[in-house]
Amino acid sequence: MTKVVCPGSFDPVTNGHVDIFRRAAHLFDEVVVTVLINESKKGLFSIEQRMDLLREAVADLDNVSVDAFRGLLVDYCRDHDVQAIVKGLRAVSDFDYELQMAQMNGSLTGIETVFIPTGPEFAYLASSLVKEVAKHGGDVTSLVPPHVLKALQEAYSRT
Ligand code: COD
Repeated sequence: MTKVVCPGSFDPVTNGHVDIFRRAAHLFDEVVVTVLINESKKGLFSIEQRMDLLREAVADLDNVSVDAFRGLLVDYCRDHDVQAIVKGLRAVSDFDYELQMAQMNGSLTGIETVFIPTGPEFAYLASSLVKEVAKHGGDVTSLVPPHVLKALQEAYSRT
């Protein structure tokens, strides 16, 4: 049984993330999508909201579950018998940072990081850009699952 994590902020989950979860679910026995709890960084959505949005996004994938973690990802992996970290890679700019994190995590516990290249149609997609476009009334229908679109519209109608 190979159990992996897909970690992230997921504020909110986008179609680019879901594509990575779906492909990881085909490659590995068990996939845990886990949200970083970062008290010093306030997001648009609370951790619970992000987890609910994620749960709905992966509802059709039997071997994918959703969790949250604080502190070091390697500690979460050790405590939950996770064998590898799965990350999506968009561009060279992602690679520099992701390689550094993969090597740091590897040096801490020996855990491997597996990179899945983004689908070309999602290469420019980031939660931060989706929020910026949605905030100013731009159309993000094709960038996020329908329930996330609804949550974004509700969040920005209150501001
Ligand atoms: N296509 C493919 N992949 C994508 C796309 C896309 N369009 N958008 C994002 N991704 C990938 C990202 O590359 C990333 O791998 C993942 O999806 C999550 O993305 P985000 O933006 O939601 O999350 P990040 O990048 O803010 O998450 C950073 C982590 C939480 C993973 C990282 O900071 C972490 O592991 N922190 C825990 C503390 C720790 O252990 N620190 C030491 C690290 S060495």
